[in-house]
Amino acid sequence: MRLLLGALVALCLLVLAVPAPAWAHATLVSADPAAGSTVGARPDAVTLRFSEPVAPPVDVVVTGPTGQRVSVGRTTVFGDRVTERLLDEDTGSGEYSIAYQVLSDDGHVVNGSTSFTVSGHEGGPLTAQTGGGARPSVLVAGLAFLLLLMVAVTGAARVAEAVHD
Ligand SMILES: [Cu+2]
Repeated sequence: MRLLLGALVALCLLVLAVPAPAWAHATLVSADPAAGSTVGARPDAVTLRFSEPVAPPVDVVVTGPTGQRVSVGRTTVFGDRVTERLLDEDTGSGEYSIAYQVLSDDGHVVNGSTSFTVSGHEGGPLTAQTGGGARPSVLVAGLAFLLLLMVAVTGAARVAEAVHD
């Protein structure tokens, strides 16, 4: 058993060690809004998170549904996070694309793109989901309280009855 465990650990270490050079430069880990997601309203900024810290020159261009540029060119780099401010005005609903180019720690330029959709309905699918998730728990808590109250009242009534008898 111990030998098998040792072999497994060795195998895991080997698997982890082999692709290590491929991780040497930054890759996009997540985006806000998330890739392929639908949001109710367009945010004021988009954030990209990379697998390692990135450095300028950083270029992030956000394009709106009609192909118009909605990023204002004010990019903030903070470690592995890159934030790009968007125009204040309403730029409509539809698909938005985020094209990026960053400089990795290892000197490699990494570029790519991700996209998200703005539904235009404030409190769209995302908000509706969280709202719907919160309500049943409140309901359950209410029901539990009611049940406890009923048990207490019944119990008190029984005690009162017993005393009466
Ligand atoms: Cu690299």
